[in-house]
Amino acid sequence: NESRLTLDDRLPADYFSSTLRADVLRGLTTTPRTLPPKWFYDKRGSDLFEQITRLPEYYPTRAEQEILTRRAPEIATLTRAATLIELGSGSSRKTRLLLDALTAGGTLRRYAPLDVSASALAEAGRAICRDYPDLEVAATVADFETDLALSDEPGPRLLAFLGSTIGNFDADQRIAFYRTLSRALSGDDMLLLGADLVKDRDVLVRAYDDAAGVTAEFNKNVLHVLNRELGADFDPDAFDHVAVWNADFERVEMRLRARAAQTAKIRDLDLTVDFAPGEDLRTEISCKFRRETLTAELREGGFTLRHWWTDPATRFALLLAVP
Ligand code: AVJ
Repeated sequence: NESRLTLDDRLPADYFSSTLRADVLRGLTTTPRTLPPKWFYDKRGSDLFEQITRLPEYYPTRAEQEILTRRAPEIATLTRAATLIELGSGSSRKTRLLLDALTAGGTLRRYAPLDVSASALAEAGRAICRDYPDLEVAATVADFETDLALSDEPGPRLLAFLGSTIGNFDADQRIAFYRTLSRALSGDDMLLLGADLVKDRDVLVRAYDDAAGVTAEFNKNVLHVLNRELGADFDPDAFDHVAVWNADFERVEMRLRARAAQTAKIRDLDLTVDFAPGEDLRTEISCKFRRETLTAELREGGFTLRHWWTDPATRFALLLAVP
């Protein structure tokens, strides 16, 4: 029954051209050079990310899944959610553990995934609609950094932000984001957040520099996106994939390091960028968390931590917080 599935496209018509242009112009004309990680995820980038989640070195997806498998029934009892909102839902694979528990608990009426990828949303929405015959699926194509769109969902609402995507934000951005979320939620709503934890640096670096080279391909894919979308002429093979642990900020940084001096032209921006030999373009930060500081940040952003669960190896945390 397709009428249970709606897909609301709230992205401005020029979202990709204007946001990508502004991001690339800002990121490539400042030092150090940076690009926001959201531009990894075209069709190929999303496929590569799916492969990353299955790599032996990339533990976060499996660790979070372990926690969800064990805790989903408790989460259903604690939240009694009528709506599950999921930010950056992608393929919605882990979400099924929550949907199963919340439908078994009898409270869930609606699943509201939100993502910038219309194709991923449509595909995931159809599959979930098919497998959960009593559920309304209200998918929204939007950028959660600028447009949250949680207005008229029935409560209590559970807002899930999984996969440690929060790690892509620096501390200031995280607190601002929590503040936006806590203002958008009501008293009986809850936040379910997945956060990767600080651990041995070699384990962390290997998770972002796998032996099979999938993460290197994923990293370089952003240059293919720029070539295609902005008429740029980056040579992805002229850059090395680098993952470094930044101990001061407790984060893994992915970078593309110019193997030799080179010039890239970004035709649609009328921009020429010179890279010195060995110069880095930072493409992602992936912050790792500790319970104390994460709790303090949430509090600053208007949330009180209610539950903190980890996998048996304490690699990853899943937490429930209330506004
Ligand atoms: C999807 C942002 C959580 O930071 O671990 C995986 C993305 N980058 N390998 C992460 C990613 C390189 C991932 N997040």
